[in-house]
Amino acid sequence: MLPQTSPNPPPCPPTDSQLPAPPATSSPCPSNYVTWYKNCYRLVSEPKTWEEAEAACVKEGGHLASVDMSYDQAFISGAIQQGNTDAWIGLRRKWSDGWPVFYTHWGPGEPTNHKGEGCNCVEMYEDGTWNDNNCFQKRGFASPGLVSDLRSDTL
Ligand SMILES: [Ca+2]
Repeated sequence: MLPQTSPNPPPCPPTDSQLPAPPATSSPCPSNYVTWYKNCYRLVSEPKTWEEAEAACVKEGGHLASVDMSYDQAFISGAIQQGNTDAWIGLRRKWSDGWPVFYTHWGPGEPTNHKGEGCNCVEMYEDGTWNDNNCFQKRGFASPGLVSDLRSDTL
């Protein structure tokens, strides 16, 4: 009698569960921050260039906000809409915090990669869509963990 072998199902493709989890913050968020997936966020209204905004975040031990999934997108876009401002996010070809780019929310026709838009840093419009723009434009920015230069319209 021949051994009966059943064909194995094909291996499952990699799933999101195999992606590294974001680093957890062990301390609770400072006051006036909002906790979102173990990160603390504020929307900073003071206009800065992308580099200045990133530097301000690094000074406080973080990076410009990265949008790693639709939950982040919904949360950050909601806050930007409340703040009535366009805001830099941490994308400049790659996320400044090192995350791989596997989620995007470009507006229609974006990214345009216009030569006039310089090094193509990414801002989020009030409607939540993304636009690559000149890095030397000054925008508010969505920042995890920034303490200074804040106004009341925070996340
Ligand atoms: Ca653009």
